[in-house]
Amino acid sequence: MHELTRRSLSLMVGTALTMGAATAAWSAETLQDVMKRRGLTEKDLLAAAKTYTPTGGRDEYLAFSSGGQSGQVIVYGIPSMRILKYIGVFTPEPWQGYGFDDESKAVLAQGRIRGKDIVYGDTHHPAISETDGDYDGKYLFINDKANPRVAVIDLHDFETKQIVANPFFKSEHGGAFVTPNTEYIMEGTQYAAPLLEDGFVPLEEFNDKYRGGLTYWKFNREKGRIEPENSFVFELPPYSQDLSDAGKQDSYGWGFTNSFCSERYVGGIERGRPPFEAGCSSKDTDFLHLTNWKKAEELVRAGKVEQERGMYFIPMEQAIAEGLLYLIPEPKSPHGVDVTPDGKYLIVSGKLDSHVSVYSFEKIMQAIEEGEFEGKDPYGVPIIGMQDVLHTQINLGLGPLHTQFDPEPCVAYTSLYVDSQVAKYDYCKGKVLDKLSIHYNIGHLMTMEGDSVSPDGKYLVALNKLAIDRFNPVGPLHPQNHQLIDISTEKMQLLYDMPVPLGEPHYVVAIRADKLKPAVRYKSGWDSRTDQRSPYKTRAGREKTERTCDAEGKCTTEVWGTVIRSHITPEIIEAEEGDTVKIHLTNLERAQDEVHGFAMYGQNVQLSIEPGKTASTTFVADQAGVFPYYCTEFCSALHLEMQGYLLVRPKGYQATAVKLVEGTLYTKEDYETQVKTNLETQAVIDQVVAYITSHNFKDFPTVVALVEDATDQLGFSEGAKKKSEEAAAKEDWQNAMLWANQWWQYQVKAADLGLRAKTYLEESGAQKVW
Ligand code: K7E
Ligand code: CUA
Repeated sequence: MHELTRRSLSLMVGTALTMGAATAAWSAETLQDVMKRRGLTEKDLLAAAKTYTPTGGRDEYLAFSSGGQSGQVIVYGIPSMRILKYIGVFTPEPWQGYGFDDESKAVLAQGRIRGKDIVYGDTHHPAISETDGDYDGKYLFINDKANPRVAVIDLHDFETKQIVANPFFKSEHGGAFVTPNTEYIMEGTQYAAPLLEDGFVPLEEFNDKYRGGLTYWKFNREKGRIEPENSFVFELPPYSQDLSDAGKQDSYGWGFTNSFCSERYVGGIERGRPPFEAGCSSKDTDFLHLTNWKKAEELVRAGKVEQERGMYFIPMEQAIAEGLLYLIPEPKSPHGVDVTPDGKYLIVSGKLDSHVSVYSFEKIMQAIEEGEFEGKDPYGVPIIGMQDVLHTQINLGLGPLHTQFDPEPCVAYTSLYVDSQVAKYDYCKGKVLDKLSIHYNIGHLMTMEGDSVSPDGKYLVALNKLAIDRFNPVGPLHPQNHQLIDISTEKMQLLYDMPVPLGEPHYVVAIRADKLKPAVRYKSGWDSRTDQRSPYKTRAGREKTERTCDAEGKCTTEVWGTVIRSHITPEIIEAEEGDTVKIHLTNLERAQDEVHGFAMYGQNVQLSIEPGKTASTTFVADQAGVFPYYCTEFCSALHLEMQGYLLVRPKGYQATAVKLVEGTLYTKEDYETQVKTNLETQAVIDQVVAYITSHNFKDFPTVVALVEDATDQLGFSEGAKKKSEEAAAKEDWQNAMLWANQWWQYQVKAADLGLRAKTYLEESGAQKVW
C-alpha cells in the first residue's frame, strides 16, 4: 500500500522534468511527412490552424447548446469545438448528482406536470441573460418544448437553479428568448390547446376553445430566479405559434412571435382526412404576432390585469382593446423571426418560401399609429398589411429557417434547410453576398453573440439535422453534426465537423469566454441549488450520527458528515431495518477540482460534492444488510480507500459478544519504519514550502487556495502525529503504527497540493521575492 503512494509521490516530482524529452521525439517527423501520411491538403492545415488549440490552451468563446431531447445543455469551446460540460436541466444526471441529491431533486420537482414527475425535456432554445441587449454572462435560460417549462441556470456555477412549468400551455416552442435587460423571458406555445381548462375539450371546439399563448416570465436578477407571480401571459389565437424574438434598441418593448398552421387545421389522417402537413400549409401566408410587453407590464402594475393560476392572464379582447396585440401576414409556414442588432428590422424566414422577408419596424409603428389595418382575423386581432411594412424580400434559396448577424452593419446569415446552405447577404440592400454548402440540412445557425445588439462575427456554427456519412458509422442512430465556419473574411470557409452524441441540439448561443467568471469553490457548507448556506453544513470534527424515533415508532438515522482526501466521515453508519436514512455530506476541500462523489450499493445513491458543497441523500433502508459506500471521483492516491459501510440491522437484532479482530497486527519495528518515512517526507514538503514562500505566491489566488488546503492537511497530520506518539508512549504499537500511517497520508496530500502549487508558480512565471 505504501509503495503505491510513495511511487506516485516521486512520480509527481519527476513528471515535470521528463516533459521536455517527449516534445523532442515529435519533431522526428516533418509537417510534410504528416500531411502525406494522413492525406491532408494545405487547405486542411489552414483550417486546422484556425481551430487547433494547443494543450492547456483556452477557447475564445463558450457555446451553450441545447441537448435536444436529452433534456440537457452542452457546453463547448469555440474554435476548438471541445466539449467541456453537460449541464443537467430537465433530466437526472447521475455523474453530477443531479436528480439524486435531495437539493437537486427539489429543483426537478418544480418541473412536475399535473403532479407527475417528468424526467426528461426537449430543450430547444438557450438564451444568455442580457444587459442593454448585450450578453452579460450571468444566467442561461432554456425551454422544454414537450412539457412547457423554462429552466434557469446560473453561470456562476453552471448549475440549474429553477424550473418553472407553464400552468396554461400544453406545449411550447417560442422560448427561451430574453428581453434586452432580461426583464422577461419569452415562452410561446406551439400546439394550440385549451389554456384555462385541463379537462377534455373535443377537437370540434378547436376554433372556440383551443388557444395559443405567449408568456413573459418575470426574471428577478438579484435573486436569480423567475417570479411566476409577477409574470403575465397573452392569450393568442389557435395558430401554432413558433419562434419568438424580443425587440431591441428601436423596437425595445415589443416582442415578435410567428406562427404556422394559421389555417387552424386539426388533422385526422386515420379518419380519412388529409394529414396535418397538407392542412397546415395550404394558405400562402401565416401570421407574425406583435406583442407590446412594455405596455402590458404597465397594465399589470396598474392592477388592470386579472390573475389566473398564480400569474397575470391577458385575454385576447383585452390585448386588442389596449393595443397590445397585432398580426402581420408572413409567408408561408415561417420558422425563424430574428430582430436585427439595431432593432430596426425583423427578418422572417418562410420554410416553404425561397425568400426571407425583411419587415421595417418603423413602418409597422407607422401603420399602428395611423390605425391602418387591412382587416381583422376571426378573433378580432387587427392585421397590418404586409406590403405596407415590408422593407424588402430577398430570394435566398430553398427552406430558409434561421438568421444571425455579423458585426458589419446590414450583414446577416440565414440557414437554408432544403438547399443545405448558409446564405450571407445584405438585408438593407437586399443583395446576396456569399453561399456555402454544409452537410446536411441545416437547422439553426449561430454567429458569436450573433443575436445580441453587438455581434462579434468571427465564427459561425451550422447546426445540421443530419450527419449521414460525415463520421465513422455507429449504428442507425447517428450523432448530430455541428460545423464550424470561419466568417472573418468575405468568403465563408468550412473548418471543422463536430459530432454531438446526444439529442438534437436545435439552437446554440456563444459568449466571449472572458465574460464568464465561474467559481472554483462554494462557500463552505453551501446548498448550491438554493444558493444559501445549507442547514446541514458540517465542519471538520463536528461530524455526528443521530437516530431518532417519532411517536409512531418511525425512526430516522441522520448523518452529518464530511468528505476530504481521502476519507469519508463517518466510515461506519449503523441503522435499523425500516429506518429512513438521511446523509448530509460537506466537502471540506478548497482546492480547485477536488470533487468527491458518494455512491452506495443498492440504494440509488450518487452524489457529486464539489469543494465547499453540502449535498444530502434520503432513502429508506427497507432491507437489513451490508451496504458498502465509496467516493466515485479518483480524488487522490488513496481514493479507493475512501470507503465505508452502512450496516442495517434486522429489527430486534441482539448483538453477540464477538469482538473485532484486526486484519493485520503491527510491531514496534513497523511503527519506527513508518516514522522514518514520515520524517523523509517532511523534508520534501519543507523544500516545496520553501520554494513557494520564496516566491510571490500571494499574487496567485489559485496557489493561495492550494496553500490553504495544504496547510489544512499539514494541520491534520500534526493531530495524527500526536495520536501516534501517545499510542507509542503506551507501547500500543497497533495504534501507534496506524496513526503514524495516517500522519503520512496527510503529508502525502499536503505534498500533492504543494507540488501543484509549485508547478503553477513555475508555469506562471512567479517572481522570487527573497
Ligand atoms: Cu428546431 Cu428553433 Cu425548435 Cu428551428 S427549432 S431548426
Ligand atoms: Cu474522494 Cu475519491
